[in-house]
Amino acid sequence: MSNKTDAGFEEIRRALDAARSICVASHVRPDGDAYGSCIAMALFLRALGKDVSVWNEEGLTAKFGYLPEGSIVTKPSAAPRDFDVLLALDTSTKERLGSVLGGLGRVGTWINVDHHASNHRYGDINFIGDAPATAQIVYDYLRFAGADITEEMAVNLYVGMSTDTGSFQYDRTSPHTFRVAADLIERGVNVPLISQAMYDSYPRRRIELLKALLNSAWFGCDERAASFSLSLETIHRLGVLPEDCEGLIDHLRAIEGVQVAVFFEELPEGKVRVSMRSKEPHYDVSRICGIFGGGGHAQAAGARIPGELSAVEEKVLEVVCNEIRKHN
Ligand SMILES: [Mn+2]
Repeated sequence: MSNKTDAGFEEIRRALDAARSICVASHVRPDGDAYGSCIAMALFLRALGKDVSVWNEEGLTAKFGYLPEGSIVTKPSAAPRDFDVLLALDTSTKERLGSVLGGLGRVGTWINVDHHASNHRYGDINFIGDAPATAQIVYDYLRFAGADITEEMAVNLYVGMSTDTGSFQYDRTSPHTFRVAADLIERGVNVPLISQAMYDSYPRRRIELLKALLNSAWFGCDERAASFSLSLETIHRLGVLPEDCEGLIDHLRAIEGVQVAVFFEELPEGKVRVSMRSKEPHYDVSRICGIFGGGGHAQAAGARIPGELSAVEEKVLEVVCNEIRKHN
């Protein structure tokens, strides 16, 4: 399913087989797909006898403490380390690896495996698959490589697939996705238990945050666009952690008639993190975010935009509304 300029699994296998030391890494603000893909792949590589490190800028966040073997994930080392292979998963640009880059010394081969169409193909070997989650590509790779997919690996892959598909709802959730999920369940995933850990275990702090956001919700272009914004002031007042914000935008998208939902989050470094979701593929939010230097998928994308919160809101919502009006 990779395009012509991309490698196949065979090329990835040759590079991994030849490597002794491998760093598996993923993006800043890690989600279930980032962690699940990295942990499952690392467990496989470790079983092959490789010297494996799993790095993320944030280490393992408390929210994902339920992931089996999650403690394999660490923050990057302070002093640069050399690796035969850097395997980036679910990461559309090199920069999105964040502080991982500072922990890298000499890297023999960069392998880039992802499912974001906007991926910059920064690897020596690139595999950008048409899949709803990187975890699904990792599963396909593990089957290709003849891996013994253990229960721990299965749970991690299931979490990656469930979270990135919005519980098997979003675009690109295919028959293959359900077949993979079924196989993972047969390998030991306890669906009610893991679903509770994923979706029914939020701290109360997150609900206080949601209350504040909904109080500030904005609706425009005949209520087909909706947004809310999180200021640094609210972040400090409620003690919000970055992980609290994941998924809140779905409350806007869930409103009848809303076609495009936007979440603005003020960052300390004078930038605004913008997340965008659309209900139908013809509102391509990755294109809108691309105008502002970001990217992602047609129905889920984001950007980091320099500027004041209110100025960024105004600029972005104007583009969103123009896009919506085009499809009248
Ligand atoms: Mn993903």
